Amino acid sequence: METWCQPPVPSVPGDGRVLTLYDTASAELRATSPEATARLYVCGITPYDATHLGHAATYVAFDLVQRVWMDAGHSIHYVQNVTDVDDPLLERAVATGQDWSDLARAETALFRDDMTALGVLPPREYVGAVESIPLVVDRIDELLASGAAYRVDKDIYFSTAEDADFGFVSSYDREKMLALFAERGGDPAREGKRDALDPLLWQAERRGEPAWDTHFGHGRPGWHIECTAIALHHLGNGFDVQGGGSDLIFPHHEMGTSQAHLLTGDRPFARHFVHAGMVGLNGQKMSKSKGNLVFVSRLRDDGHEPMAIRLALLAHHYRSDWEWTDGDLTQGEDRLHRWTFAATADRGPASGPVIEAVRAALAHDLDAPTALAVIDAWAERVASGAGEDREAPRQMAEAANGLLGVVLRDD
Ligand code: 5CA
Ligand code: ZN
Repeated sequence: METWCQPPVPSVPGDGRVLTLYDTASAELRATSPEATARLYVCGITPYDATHLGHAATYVAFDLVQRVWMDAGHSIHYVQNVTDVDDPLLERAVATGQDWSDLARAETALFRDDMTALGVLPPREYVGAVESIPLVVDRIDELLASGAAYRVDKDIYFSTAEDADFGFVSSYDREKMLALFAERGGDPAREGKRDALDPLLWQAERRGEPAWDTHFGHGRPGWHIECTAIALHHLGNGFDVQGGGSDLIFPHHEMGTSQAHLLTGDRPFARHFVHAGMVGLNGQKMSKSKGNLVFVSRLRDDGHEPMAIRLALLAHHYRSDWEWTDGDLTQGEDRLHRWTFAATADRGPASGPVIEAVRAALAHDLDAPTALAVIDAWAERVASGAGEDREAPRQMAEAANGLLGVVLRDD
C-alpha cells in the first residue's frame, strides 16, 4: 500500500540517549537495545471510521519512539498494517450500503492525510491485510503441518494449548482472557474448538462477504495472523518493539506472539511490547463501535492547527488513560502560540540545557508532559526578556521539531 509523506526531521545538537520503555510482557521499564537499524511494528487501523483522537494519540506515541532512536543515531525500519478486511469493516459497509473496499480505501486515505498533518513519521512498509493473504496462507500451512492449527468445519483455528508460554504478553488470568476474547472479536462459544480461547486463522466464506480462493477453500484471514505474518515477513522475529493501544494486549498481541513462537520455534516475537493508554470521551473509551468519537479531520476542517492537536496529545503521558475535553485543544493552541512566539524571538536563554532536559524526559519512557513543561519554562523566560543567545530560538525550534515533531512556524 502507498504510505504517506516523510516530514523532515532536523538533527538536534548534542548526543541522543538510550530509550527506556515500559514492556508489558515483563511489566518493567527496560532499555531498548536496537542495532544500527531499529525495527518497529505498530498495529494499524481498521479503516471504517478514521482517525479519532485515540488513534492519533497512539500513533504520536510511537512517532516519539522513532524520534528518540533517530536522535541516538539509529535508522528505523517501521512497518504498519491496515486491517482492510475484518468483521467491523464489513458490518459498517453493509450498514451504510457502501462497497467494503471503497470504504477501506477512503478511510485509509483520510488516515494518511491526518498522519501527514500531524507530522507523524510514516512506516517504510504500509501493508494491507488483503494484499498479505498469500503470506497468511503460507503461515497457516505451517501451523497446520506442525499441529498448531486445526479445522472446525471449513474454518481453521489456532491451538493456543500448543504454546507452553501462552499468556507471555498479558499475564492475564483465564477468566479475564475469556471476557476480553468475547469482547474483542473472539468466539469462545464456538462448538468444536479445542479451547474456548483459540482464535480463527481462516474463516470460510460467509454469504455476501468477500472471500479469496485458496487451497483451504474460499474464505478470508483471521485478524491476529495478519499482523504475525506481516511482521515476520518484513521485520523477522525478535524485532525491537511491537506497539499499539492497551486494548491490543489481549487477545491481539498475545495471539500474535504465540503464533510467532510456534512458527519460528524462537522467542520473543518482539523484545518490547509497548502499549498506549486509552483516550476516552464522556466517560467511555473513544471507540468506533461506541461512536463517541472526535475526529482529527473534523478538528482540522474546523480550522484547528494540526500542531495544536499534536501538542494537546503530547500533554498526556502515553501510558495513561485520559479523557479528551475541549480544554485540551485550547491548552494546545495556547502552548503553540507561546512556543511560536519564543522560537521566533531574536534572542533568548541558552538552548543547550533545555534540549538536554527534553532528551532526558523522552528517553525515560517517553515522558512528553515533562518535555513540554521544560520548553514552557524556557518560552516563559524568553517572553520575560531573559537571555542574550541569538541562536537559541532557532535551536529550540529545531529541537521541538526533531524530538517532539512540533513544527513552529513564523508565518
Ligand atoms: N487494526 C487493528 C490493529 S491490527 C485495530 O485495532 N485497529 S483500530 O482502528 O481499532 O485501532 C488502531 C490503533 O488505535 C490500535 O493500536 C488501537 O489500540 C488504537 N486505539 C483505538 N482506540 C483507541 C483509543 N480510544 N485510545 C487510544 N488508542 C486507541
Ligand atoms: Zn495488529
